Amino acid sequence: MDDSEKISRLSATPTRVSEQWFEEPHAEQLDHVWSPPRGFLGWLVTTNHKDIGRRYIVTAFIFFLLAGILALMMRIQLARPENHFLNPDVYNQIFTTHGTAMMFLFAVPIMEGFGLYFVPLMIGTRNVAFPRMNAFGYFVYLFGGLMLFGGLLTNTGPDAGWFAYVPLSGPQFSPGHRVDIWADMITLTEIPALVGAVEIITTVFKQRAPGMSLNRIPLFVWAQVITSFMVLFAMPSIMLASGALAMDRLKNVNTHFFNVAEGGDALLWQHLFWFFGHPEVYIIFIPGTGFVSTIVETFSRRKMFGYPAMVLSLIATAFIGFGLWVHHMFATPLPKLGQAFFTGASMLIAIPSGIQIFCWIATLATGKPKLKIPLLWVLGFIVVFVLGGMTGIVLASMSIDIQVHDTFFVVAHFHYVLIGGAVFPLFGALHYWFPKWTGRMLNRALAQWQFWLFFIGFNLTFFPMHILGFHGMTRRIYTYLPETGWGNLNLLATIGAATMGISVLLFLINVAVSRKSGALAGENPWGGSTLEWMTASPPPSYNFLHLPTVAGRCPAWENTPETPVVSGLSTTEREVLTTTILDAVPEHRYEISPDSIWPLVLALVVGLDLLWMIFTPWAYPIGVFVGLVVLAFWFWRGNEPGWVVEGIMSTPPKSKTEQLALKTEDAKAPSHH
Ligand code: HEM
Ligand SMILES: [Cu+2]
Repeated sequence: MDDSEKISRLSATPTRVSEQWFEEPHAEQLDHVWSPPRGFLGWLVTTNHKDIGRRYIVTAFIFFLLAGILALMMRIQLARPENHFLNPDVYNQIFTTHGTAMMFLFAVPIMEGFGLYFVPLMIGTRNVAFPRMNAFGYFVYLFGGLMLFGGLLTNTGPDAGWFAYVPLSGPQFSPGHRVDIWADMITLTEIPALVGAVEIITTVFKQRAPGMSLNRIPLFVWAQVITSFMVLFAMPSIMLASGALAMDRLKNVNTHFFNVAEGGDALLWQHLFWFFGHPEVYIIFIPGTGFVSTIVETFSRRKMFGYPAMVLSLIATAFIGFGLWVHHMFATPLPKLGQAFFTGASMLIAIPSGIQIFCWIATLATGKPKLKIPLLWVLGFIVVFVLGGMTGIVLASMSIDIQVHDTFFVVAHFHYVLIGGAVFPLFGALHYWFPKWTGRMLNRALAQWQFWLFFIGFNLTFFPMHILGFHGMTRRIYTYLPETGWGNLNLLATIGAATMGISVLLFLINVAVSRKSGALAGENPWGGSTLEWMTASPPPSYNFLHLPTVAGRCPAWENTPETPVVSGLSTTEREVLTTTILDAVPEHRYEISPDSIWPLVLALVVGLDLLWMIFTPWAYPIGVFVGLVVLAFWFWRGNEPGWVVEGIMSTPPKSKTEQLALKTEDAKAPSHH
């Protein structure tokens, strides 16, 4: 396709609804409509959920590698007493950047990336509800990540810890711009988190395949929806906190939100931070459960045991997760009765997690499990996460917590939970869906080496930290004296970290080799049960030739050649089908916006403006004005040539039967396994 063709295609006048009523979809035609322009331009303007989702996953993985390199540097420094590999100032910047990057740039975005890629496929639609906003979110996120690492490289890396407690992070004790970088990066990463949450909630509630009532939504999708609701409540809290901190720090503004001398409140920071920070753990872990459920179901070859209990446990986790934040503040002067309440609530949350673990084990025990690589990671997850959960219960007890507060016991605990709850399921997911993305399988032998090196390396690194914590080694110290006797366990931890490094390297090699020359995968190599396996690998731009309907929870196992498919959607415009919230009954056709350059432009405005705001409050009104101008272009309707063409909603239906025809026809038989 040459450029003039590209433009004429994109500027074509929309065809009237009635003209393409029963037009049979053709792969080439659909691809023409749903693909972004080719080449670099396409990269800038694409709004396809698979492009955006893949981008999030790759970018977040790169940040994982960078933050992992920082972790290795810390481990080298701590390997021996009185080591001089890093000086204390650099060590502070490195542990803060490591923690911040792992939480804000890796764990949350990579989970959302999976959601943005797979949710539309799993619910049987062609794109997310607001594709341009989706593209915008990614670019803002990228800007935030570059800002954090740019800061570190220019000796302006944040150094007040990943939770940036005041007064340390305030203007008095953290002059310079290090903490400003942190505060603004928070906003730049939480905007995309909110964007992704809105995308996922709207898409799932309005665009499910006909027949996919709430009780047939795949557990992966439930996990993504529930996480998205948590994001909606948690992220504003940290954005508020970091915004207030930035204003406290900004010359000529000098608010006193956290300045005790002027009537501010230092503990307010901790409340706002942890009201976000505790749910954050579940925002990372719940999508992980979505991976686990998918993998367990596929390799047990049976439907998930206790589906309603699983969904309700996830919802309960989300609710209770907002009632625990004070357990991060046991060392502050809060009333004892109040603290006891949070001890109780913290222990309570083990119940829904326990229910899920029992459901997974029951599914495995009553199915015919095949120990493929993704399942291996799930088993690793169960072992590691249960250990982390147990030290969590230990820490929820206030009297013990006060003893080990700010020691390496805590560092051990949260790495067991975070790496166990997120990284293990994530590697399982990467192995599981690699064939869907690339059409090829990963090498099994390499993958096995990778798993065992990671599992052993992980426990070598973090198990000794429990003991070090009990022996009094506090976190965030750049070195220690030989007389402490901590040297050997620290050396062991460093050897473990290096082993994990080798394991990740093997994964990178496996990906690099297999994506070109791995065994061909076909549509559904593992025999998965969900809709993404009912289309080609990699999926075409339009996802499905005929949008599917479902009659149960496992369509790839249940659908037959007689199962109806959706027809009557436009084959010349980007149209999707909207359905009702509860029962997914077809409602009307919805035309979504075409690709556009404006999301990228707006993201640049937002990013640069937040950077500028470190220096002057004037950046705020000016940024709002420029942003509004850009938004005017974004929403401009009209048939300008080029990639900016109108996106409108089709006129509301006169009656359902008139607007939409759902007819049974000989769809291409989905393959069965
Ligand atoms: C992959 C191997 C990893 C290693 C070897 C590692 C190592 C470490 C070490 C040694 C510290 C403590 C530094 C200190 O207190 O002096 C630390 C802190 C931290 N890590 Fe990791 N880490 C790893 C992965 C992760 C992951 C995957 C996450 C999150 C998803 C994470 C989140 C954090 C956080 C939040 C902190 C606290 C930073 C702070 O005190 O401000 N880490 N890590
Ligand atoms: Cu917590």
